[in-house]
Amino acid sequence: MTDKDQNGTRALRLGVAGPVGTGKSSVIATLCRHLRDEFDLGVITNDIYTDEDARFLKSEGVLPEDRIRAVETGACPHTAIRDDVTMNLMAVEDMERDFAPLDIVLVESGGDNLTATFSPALVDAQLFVLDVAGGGDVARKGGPGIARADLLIINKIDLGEYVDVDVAQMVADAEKARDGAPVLALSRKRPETIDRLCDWVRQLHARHARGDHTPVDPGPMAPHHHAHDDGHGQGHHHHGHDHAHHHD
Ligand SMILES: Nc1nc2c(ncn2[C@@H]2O[C@H](COP(=O)(O)OP(=O)(O)OP(=O)(O)O)[C@@H](O)[C@H]2O)c(=O)[nH]1
Ligand SMILES: [Mg+2]
Repeated sequence: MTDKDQNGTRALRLGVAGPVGTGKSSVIATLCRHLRDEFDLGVITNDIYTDEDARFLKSEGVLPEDRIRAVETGACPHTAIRDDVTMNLMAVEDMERDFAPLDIVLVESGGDNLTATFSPALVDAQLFVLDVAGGGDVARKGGPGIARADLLIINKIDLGEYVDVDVAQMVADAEKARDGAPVLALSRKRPETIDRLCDWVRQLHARHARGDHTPVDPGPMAPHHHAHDDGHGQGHHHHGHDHAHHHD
């Protein structure tokens, strides 16, 4: 697959990653609602065992149902968005072929901790979504997504006062962790923040269409632990980049 098809530039592929429950699907729903009249959109979701995210987006009616497709990864999220992107790449390419020419394909990562980022072989750019409910100090904890995603979103800022998080401080900490790369404070209840998000995507799409956008790899995750119940009472596995572990 080359970068250009007969119609010019292929769709912008935009990944959305971040910890479980920070609002990745909600961000995608918001983008679809606000940009669907301007752009031809498609969505690919990644869930480990289900198609829950795709179901949610379909139930919200944000796009025609056949423009929302689920990849069931069956393994920890990095595998499908970073280490072996084949399943996702096929889903994206099928979507682009079925609805050619698409302008933007949004790809939601499975929810993770702080470690998962997309491979630039799969997406042209990526959002990393944190929320205030996860704690004001999360932005200082760093990791490749926080430090080097194309845009860091601090979501659910409407909840800041209920969880005793100083949103301005959290944004300042995030900006520091990112060496000045963009940070966006977002709430679906604050229309001006949604406008900023949509403008950022418009500008990215314009750069992509002009050939002025170069995908940047945020870098690999650090070695990390999974705590999971494998049915044998064994809690922890340790693994690095090779994912030589088994979940069954
Ligand atoms: N108050 C508030 N709640 C929000 C906002 N955005 C999302 N939520 C809520 O946060 C919860 C999780 O949102 P999702 O969009 O499902 O999060 P997710 O990151 O896709 O979750 P997983 O795919 O399970 O990792 C839901 O109950 C949303 O309604 C927001 O801006 N403000
Ligand atoms: Mg989701």
